[in-house]
Amino acid sequence: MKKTWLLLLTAAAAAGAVCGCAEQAEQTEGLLPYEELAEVSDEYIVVGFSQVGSESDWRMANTASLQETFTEENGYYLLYEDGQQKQENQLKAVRNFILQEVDYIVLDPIVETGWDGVLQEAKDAGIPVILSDRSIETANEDLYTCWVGSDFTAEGERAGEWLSAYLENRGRGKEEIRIVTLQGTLGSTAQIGRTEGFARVMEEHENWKMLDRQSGDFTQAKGEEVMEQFLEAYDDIDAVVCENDNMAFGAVDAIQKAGRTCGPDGDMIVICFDAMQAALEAMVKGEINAAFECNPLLGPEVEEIIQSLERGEPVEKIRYVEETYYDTSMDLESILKNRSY
Ligand code: GYE
Repeated sequence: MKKTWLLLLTAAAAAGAVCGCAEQAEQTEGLLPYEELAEVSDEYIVVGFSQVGSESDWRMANTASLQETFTEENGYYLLYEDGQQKQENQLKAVRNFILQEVDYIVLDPIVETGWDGVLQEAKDAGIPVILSDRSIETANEDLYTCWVGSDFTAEGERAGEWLSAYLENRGRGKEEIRIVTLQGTLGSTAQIGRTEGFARVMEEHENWKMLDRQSGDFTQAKGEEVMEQFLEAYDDIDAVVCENDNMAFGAVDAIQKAGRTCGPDGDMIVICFDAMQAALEAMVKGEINAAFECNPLLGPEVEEIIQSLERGEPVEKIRYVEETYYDTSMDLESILKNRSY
């Protein structure tokens, strides 16, 4: 826990020497003052958390979960950096954490590629990196300690299987089913897994046709825009797959503005991933048919990993969280009463 914070000053000075003053200012911006760091490093486990952004309800709940877990009362000092949906911001945040000699880096990587360099720097500095929520693609798995998150491919398959059973129950099992997908941020683990899982189930259904797939970047505003384009381009859409809740809210808005209907009593089936409270409420209103859960409460999971590492115990390389799904055939009002996200 105790580190030589003096190195921070030396490293910052070295950064200035190689990249010039403007860049030095940028590099060291956001760093804690030396005195404060020296104090917290003695007393707390210092955790640097580089978050993707604040693009969705899921993301807000996920940030809150880590912030509520890594508190000073619990023995942690949390350095939180919002990447604002830009990988370059996250790379800078991780480099700052390395300069600050944090004890652990928690990284939620926006996309899977492009991390090897910075993770090698963390490894060289002896700082364990825990990937939370999204993962990375690398030839060298030793660059990170472990990953905790969702099995996104299983989520995608669950959605496909749900759609198959739903259509079958309504006597539409053999009908041509025209589908559009609002994808998440392209290249992110959540997008890749959900797209792939759903595609696996599609392969078993020759009568399902994917008309189009486009990214709405996991936001409500872009979800609405993409759905508007789909509605203009295709007359007969049977099902809309939204790779998160917020894009589904945008899609529902677009559908209603176009004078069309969706949900269990409408002409378009809408399904989404995350299943946050607002999605369950939209199901109660009859706007969305089903939501496939993605658990945002990763703070306690990451803490368990850190505690194992503190005790010198080995940790599993991949740790998946438990998840389920909800649809309008369930008693959603009661489920909502006991739901924490
Ligand atoms: O589904 C979406 C968020 O990576 C699981 O990111 C996460 C996804 C989540 O923006 O709402």
